[in-house]
Amino acid sequence: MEARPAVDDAALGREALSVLEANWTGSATVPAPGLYPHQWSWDSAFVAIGLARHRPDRARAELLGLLDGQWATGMIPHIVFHTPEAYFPGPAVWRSEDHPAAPRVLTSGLTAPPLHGLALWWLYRHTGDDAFVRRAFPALAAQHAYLAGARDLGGAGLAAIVHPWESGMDDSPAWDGALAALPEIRYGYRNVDLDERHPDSDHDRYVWLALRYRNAGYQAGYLRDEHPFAIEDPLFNGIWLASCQALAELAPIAGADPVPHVEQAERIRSALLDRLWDGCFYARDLRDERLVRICTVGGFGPLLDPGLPALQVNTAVEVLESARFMGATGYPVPSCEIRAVQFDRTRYWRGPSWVNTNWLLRRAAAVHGLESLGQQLTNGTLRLVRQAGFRECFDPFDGSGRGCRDFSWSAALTLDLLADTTDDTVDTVER
Ligand code: 2M8
Repeated sequence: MEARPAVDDAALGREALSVLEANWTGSATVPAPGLYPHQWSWDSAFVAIGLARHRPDRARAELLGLLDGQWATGMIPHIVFHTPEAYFPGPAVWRSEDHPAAPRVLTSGLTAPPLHGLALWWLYRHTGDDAFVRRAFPALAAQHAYLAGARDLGGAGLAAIVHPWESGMDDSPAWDGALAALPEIRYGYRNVDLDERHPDSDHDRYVWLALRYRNAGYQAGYLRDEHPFAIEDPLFNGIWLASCQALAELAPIAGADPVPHVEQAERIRSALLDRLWDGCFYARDLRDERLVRICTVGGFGPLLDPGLPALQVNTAVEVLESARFMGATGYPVPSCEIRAVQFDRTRYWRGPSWVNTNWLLRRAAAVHGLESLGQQLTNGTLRLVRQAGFRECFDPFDGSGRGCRDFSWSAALTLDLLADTTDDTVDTVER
């Protein structure tokens, strides 16, 4: 099924719900039928956010399905394999069942942007469901403890990603340099769908990196001392900071102390400013201690923080609105700045616009009271899905759809945009 241009908001909302219905497996919502037949971590957080006002029961089930895959270390994996559907790299690559900390359900061994605290807060904000907060809170606090304990590879308070897949922005040009420094790998693996998205050489390196980590027993010590890919990413950490603030607000409901979550958010903020800011937020490659000087949509992640100083807010918003990003394209927000040589309007995470990053930036606009920016992001995103359907991503210049059809987070976040509340600017996560 593919959504057709919807004539009115009610029809668009019905189509979004029917995509999410079709993509629900009974234990989770798959990102898209066919290409992504399992549960992906941050996709599920976006689905829960989108369903919070329409199907809170399903939003809760979505988060619980994901938490079934949480490891005893606190790590929430980027994929949970609830069914035996074919996918590469599947359980045979990750071999989670060999790890003593892994759950019974099969999972990947990597993590993903920790959006779940913000998703829980969103659900609470729209349902007032204290019992669910009490149920989910300890798992999310454990996730944050894992990031602080096992992933602060730079020792300054930020979590490092150890694989491009952990960023959610898999093929972003920000990872090109770190990937190019890896040995040339040739597995000869080919998959027609994947070949359209990544060159073989990149995909082989992704698999090689995953196998190295798996063969080291998914050990934190190996990541710190030996793993060749370790990057502090502003989007991952901006999302983590927002989830820390969310947990700080939810802590009293869960009978927990908010202070550690407030302090964690403050540590992340000061490390973001000290280590990743230089006129915009860049990723930092920990293997050569250099900033990766390409500005991507991920660089706006720290705007999710209501406590970000005015200098960084104003400068980042200026860049976002300029001809480097949404000022020059017809549709918000290209995933890479368009003046960069690596920008490619057709290639997955190297130029196209995505509904999820638009939604995050709209949220950022709301926390800073930037109404007109928020409105532009909402209108531009709704124009994309009205015209092209719930596609995975979109050409930022002409709005044509790219990647899969019936993509869950595009449908779910459309529901949220349609249900847009006018009180967003006042109803923010407190610092
Ligand atoms: C994409 O990532 C997967 C690997 O995890 C892939 O490239 O096959 C990314 O867009 C990621 O952000 C997303 O979570 C996933 C499922 O939608 O697809």
